[in-house]
Amino acid sequence: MKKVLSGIQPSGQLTLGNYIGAIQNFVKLQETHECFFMVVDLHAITVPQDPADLREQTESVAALFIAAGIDPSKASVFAQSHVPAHAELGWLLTTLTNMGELERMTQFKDKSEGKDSVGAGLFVYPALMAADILVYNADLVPVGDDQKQHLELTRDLAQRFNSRYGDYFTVPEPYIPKVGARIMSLDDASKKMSKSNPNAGSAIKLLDPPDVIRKKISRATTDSGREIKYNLAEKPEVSNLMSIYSLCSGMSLEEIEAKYEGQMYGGFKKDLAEHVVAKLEPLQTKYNEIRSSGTIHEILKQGAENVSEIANQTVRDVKERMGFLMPR
Ligand code: ATP
Ligand code: LTN
Repeated sequence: MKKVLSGIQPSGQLTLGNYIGAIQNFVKLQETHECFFMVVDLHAITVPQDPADLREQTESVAALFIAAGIDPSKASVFAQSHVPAHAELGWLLTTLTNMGELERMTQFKDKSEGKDSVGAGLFVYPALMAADILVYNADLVPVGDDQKQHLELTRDLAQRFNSRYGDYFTVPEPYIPKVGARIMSLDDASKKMSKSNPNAGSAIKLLDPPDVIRKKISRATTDSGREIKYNLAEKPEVSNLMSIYSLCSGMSLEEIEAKYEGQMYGGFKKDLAEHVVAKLEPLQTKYNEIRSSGTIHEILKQGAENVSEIANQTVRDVKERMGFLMPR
């Protein structure tokens, strides 16, 4: 069975972008692949996190995985820091990574832009992500469009290791949705919707109450025109709302254009909000049940137990190939 791995940072409440770009594919792939889904807490601390918030968000992201339909009896769900082999392989791969490769990463450039001081962890972050993937020799990595560049580096590092130390790592492929790979901010269609954007109106959070969702969508930026048409170059805001509409309602973009022909934005936005509310309602109900049942700790513990042996074996093999003296 082919292996699938992905991770989401507990750096804030998850957004509709995380759900559409990544989690929906996790749920689909668990039926046909051996799956590893992680809450990547070691990645989240590459920018400052309040300790209490980090703990709460880690539990919350894991609960959202389950609420969205990931079945812990089919997929291993765990916290990255519960499997220390990730950090160890991360270091080994950091030593194979060039500064120039890291300097080119657009996520690093975006997150460090305008900051007086930038943590070194943010810079070497992609080598740790490569370790997450390679430690299980994953074949496929379901992510949104913004992670493509990190995946390219992971592939390069796998090939570099293989050519220096002999064939060992599987070179993984990205698995990016055709529609919804990049949901944009509601207030600025040139930026991706992101959970750590401080402007609350920019993102729909998966746990937003219905009235908050309605308000955010009614205030979403549009253009001064009045046509509901999908045209990314000329109507990026409306096109983004149409993508969300399509993904939440199951209607095609053409069907949406036809339905709203000759109508104004107000009615379209009202209907869109109801589709988003309906899509998120079952997930929110399930989330509340899981949080109050207190089962998340057990699920994470079991997940880490399932995967630790594979990860530890990879680190042993890699160290042996690199020339470390192995304990006897
Ligand atoms: P942060 O703002 O803290 O960097 P984020 O919202 O960008 O977080 P990540 O944890 O970095 O989220 O991403 C988790 C997954 O969700 C990744 O696979 C990423 O590609 C995907 N993703 C994030 N934002 C979007 C988006 N706007 N559209 C589609 N996919 C997205
Ligand atoms: N870098 C990713 C999160 C991430 C990840 C991974 C995704 C960390 N490790 C391994 C896929 C596979 C992000 O910022 N979204």
